[in-house]
Formats: sequence, structure tokens, C-alpha cells
Amino acid sequence: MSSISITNTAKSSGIIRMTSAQKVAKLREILEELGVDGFLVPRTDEFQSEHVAPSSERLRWISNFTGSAGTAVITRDQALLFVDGRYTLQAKQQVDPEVFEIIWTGHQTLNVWFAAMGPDFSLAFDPWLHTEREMIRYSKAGIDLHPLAENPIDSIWNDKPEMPKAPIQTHDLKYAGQSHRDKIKDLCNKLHRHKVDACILTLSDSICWLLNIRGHDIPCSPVVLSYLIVYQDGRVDFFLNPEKVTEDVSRHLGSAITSYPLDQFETALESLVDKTVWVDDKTAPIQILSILQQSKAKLHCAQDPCILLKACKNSVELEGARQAHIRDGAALCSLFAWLEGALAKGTITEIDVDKKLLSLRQEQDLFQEVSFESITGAGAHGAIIHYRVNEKTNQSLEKGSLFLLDSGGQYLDGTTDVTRTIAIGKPGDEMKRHFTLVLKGHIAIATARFPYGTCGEQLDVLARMPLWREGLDYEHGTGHGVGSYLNVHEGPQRIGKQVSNDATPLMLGMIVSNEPGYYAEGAYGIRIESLVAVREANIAGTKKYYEFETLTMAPICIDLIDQSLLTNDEITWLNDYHALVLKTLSPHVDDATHKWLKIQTRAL
Ligand SMILES: [Mn+2]
Repeated sequence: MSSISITNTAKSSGIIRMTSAQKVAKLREILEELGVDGFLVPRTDEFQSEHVAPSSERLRWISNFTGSAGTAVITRDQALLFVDGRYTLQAKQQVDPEVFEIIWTGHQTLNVWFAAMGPDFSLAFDPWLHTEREMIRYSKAGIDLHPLAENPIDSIWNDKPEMPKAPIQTHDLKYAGQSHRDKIKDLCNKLHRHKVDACILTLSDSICWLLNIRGHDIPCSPVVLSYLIVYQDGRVDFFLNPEKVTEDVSRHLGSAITSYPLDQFETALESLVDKTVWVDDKTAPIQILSILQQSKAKLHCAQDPCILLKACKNSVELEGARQAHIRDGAALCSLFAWLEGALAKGTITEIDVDKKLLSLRQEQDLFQEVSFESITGAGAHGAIIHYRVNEKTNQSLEKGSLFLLDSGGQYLDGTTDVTRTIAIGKPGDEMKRHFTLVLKGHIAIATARFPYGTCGEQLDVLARMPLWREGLDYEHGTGHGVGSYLNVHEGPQRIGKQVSNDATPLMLGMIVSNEPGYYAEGAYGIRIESLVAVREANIAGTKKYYEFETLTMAPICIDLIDQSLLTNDEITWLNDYHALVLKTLSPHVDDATHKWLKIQTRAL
């Protein structure tokens, strides 16, 4: 899981800071000049990033809302902020209620609201910040949509930070497992087979995967904000801030890849006259499709061809993931061993844990940064699924409570994401019952075997059934894909309740999280999360069967288990897993941690 807030790095000297009310008033003046009724402010950037650079924090700038998902609509006389269930509470705390009305999307969706405005309502939007898929949905509400050449917020944002320009780092072949030349060659062959002249890539993680590069444009996600055009003949045009391309990077990219400033991208699109162009209409900005259509290019709309290739890790990436998880597990166990000792001596807060964990990860080889801001949920905070501690909310870990710790690291050889829930002092019977039900779901996924072609959506029920039987559930997905030293959330595979027509089957080498949970509001939260990789199951027969290999190496809190609720098979799985964790981590931890580890991995 991940929830990230980015600190505004704008210089404050000599700039008059406007209130949210003043910003909205200025925006309304522009709406009036443009002769439109409203403007749409999404959270994302022109690369459809989940987490955005400070220069793209337009929603935060106008509303003060820092959540990772949400959309504002500002009209001549109303300002609305639409957020999902994770963020209603946070939005209430952050926005000025005199200016913005908060609308929970579970109660009213944007489309329902648009439909109520009627066909005369004209809505302006920035066509670089929305996909075609999204705009088709809004057009179904029957309103009048107006793409703007310039984002009006940018013209009133007086202290807008610069776009990031951190240098690119090359991603070594010993971590990537396949050269970017081979990847590009495979892609060009694919374009040839589909009779496509060129392919437009707009997702930063796809571009980084294809070119074997990483960046530092956004905290926690080592991507390079850029666009790419790959031509069938092997030429590649790369659009980004050229300052990011050092001499080393230029040598790595080679002569077939030419870098251009980002502002030349439109001209390059316009030059694709009469060409057949592969573009992902689900993820590309609608502006790209409009330009291509105006250039009379023939559109081949299909999923970004890098998404699936990137999701299926090769053997080098999988081995890297295993190694990264050993180092990450060693850091996490050192944290828990330290915590036990520290709690015996005095008070420890959520921030203390966060800082200590970061310092322990920083001691590990190949560690770069965290893969998301840690969720350190003490007591009732554990029930807030996207809880992020700050000085105001910081709470100490109290006896008789649970502590939920969800965190991860970016290592050169892999990305980690792990949640463990531990008992502080003696846990109550209800806590143990809920924890054991979550564990049963976790084990059901960890031990699942399924035929080729099975989607994560079909496995989701395995994780929930022990809870469902007791009338309990959790309001988040069971699993998300994870990158290889890339985004901690990536598709296309997932394990979740929502059934969609274009679900992707689980394929060999995919990494996905296994993270069922249970949340008792106002009391405690439980989540057990490990990353797993899809591998072949050794079953005799003609059909291919798959199973999961658990990559995460960290004990599951034995003190929270009600053994009477587990089957013999479940106990065997847990004992085997703990024996493996002990054996694997022992050479990598100090004596004190080893002592703790031996106790925590004892057989049931
Ligand atoms: Mn996760």
C-alpha cells in the first residue's frame, strides 16, 4: 500500500501566498473570460502518474488536499472536491469548508453530478491531464466539453515549482536481465507484425523499463518523466528535459535513440501524417489522440506493449527480487528486534519506528529510497488504510494494542512492499481471532494452484472467504503488481473483487502482493502482506498449472495466532515458511536480531 504526500518545494521569498479562496476567485475570473461554466482539476499529471512532482500538484495548490486520488470541479459559483472513501476524512481536515464542498464518490460520482447540470453546462479541461477513456465517460453525462490550449491554473500559480530535472541513472544489465537494444528490437518486431509504423509511449515506468534507465523525478518512484516514440525501423525519439541526459546516459542509450526537449513532442506527433500509430487510449493523454487524428494518422489503439512485458519479470529480475527481499527482511527483523528492546525500556512512537526503519534499510546494500511512505499504524491508526503519520497525529505504541507496519524499499535489484501486524503486550481474544482469519486468507493465496489463464480476480475470494464466513471483509484489493526497481503499484495483473472485461491472467514471472486485512474502526487494523511471484507448479498432466513463490522474508506474529482456527495444512505452511525465513535471514542479521528471529519463527 502506499500513500504519499510531497512537500512543496517552492521558494517563498517575495511571493504573496494566496488562500484557497483567492485562488478559486482568480480561476473564476478566467472561466468568465473563457465563457465556460466550470474547470476540471485532476490529481494526476501529463504522464498519468499515480504520484506526481511538486510542479504538477495543481489539485493540492488550489484546494490544500494532499491525497493521492481526487478530482475538483470549480464552477462560477461552486467548488467541489470528489474523493473516494479512503480520503473523505483527510479532505475534511485539509480543505477550507467555506470554499470547497467535499463529495464522497461512493455517494455521488462526477458523472451523476455532471448529468444533473444538463446539456448547457460547459466544462473546460486540460487535455494533457485526461485520457480519452475518461473524457468519453464524462461526455456520456451529456455536458459540453472544452479542451483548453493552456491550463488556467498554471497562469495564476505564481510560485509554481520547476519541473524536476534530476539526472537519469542507467539501469545495469545485471539487474535488468535484458539489454534495452534487445527490448527495442522485440518491440519493433511486434510493430512490424501488427503493420504499425510507430508506437507512442507515455507511461514513465514503461519508458524506463524499455530503455533500462531510472530517474529521480518523483519521490519513491524511480521514473523519468518523458514521452517516447519508437519507429518500426528501430529509431527512437525520446522527449524530456535534456539536462537529465548526462554523457554516460547518452553513451548507454546509443545512436538509435535521440533526445529532444519535451516541447518538441507535439511537432513530432504532427509529423506522423498518414502513418499507422500504436497508442494506448486508456493511458495516453487525450491531446495526443487529438493531434494524431488531426495529422490524419491511422490509430492502432491497444494496451501499451511494454506493460505486459514489464510485468513478467525475467530470471535475472526474479533473482534480484529474491535478493532484495532478503536484505529488506533483515532490515525489518532488525527493526522488530530493536522495537522489543526499546519498548521494554520506554515509550516509542510511530515516528520513532519510521526513522529507525529507514536507518536500518539505509544500511542495506543497493538500497536507494523507500518505495512509499511507511504506514505506521499504532492502535486505532492501524484501521486507517492509508494512514500517514505526522507530528500532530504521532502516537506511542501502547501495551494491549496492535501495531500495523506497511513499508517498502527501492533497491537496485528489486522493489519491496511488506506489511506485518504485531501485538504490543498481550493481545485480546478478538484481536487473535481476526488476525487468524486474515492469516488463513493470506495462506490460501500463498498456497493457491491454478491453471494457465486464471486471473487474480478469480483468486480474490480465497483471501476473503475465512472473513466472509464470519460476516467480515476489507475495503481494499488483495493484491497489486509490483515493479522491478520501479513503481510499487503496477499493472496489468491484480487480485481484487472488481471484475472487468479486460482482466489479465496471471503469467509466469509476475510479482503481485498478497495482502488481506481486517479493520476494526477506532480500535485496530490488521494486514499481512507479502509479495509473491508466479511460477510453474509441478503437477503431472497436460495443462500448465501455476502457483506462487513467496518472496517476502519476515516472520508472521505467532503471538497473534489462535491455533484452534488453523488446519493442519495451514500450520504446516506457517512452520515451513518460518523455517525458511530463519534459515535465509540468519547469515544477514546481528546476534540480537538472530535471537529474536529464532523465537519468532519457532514451530507451532
Ligand atoms: Mn502493497
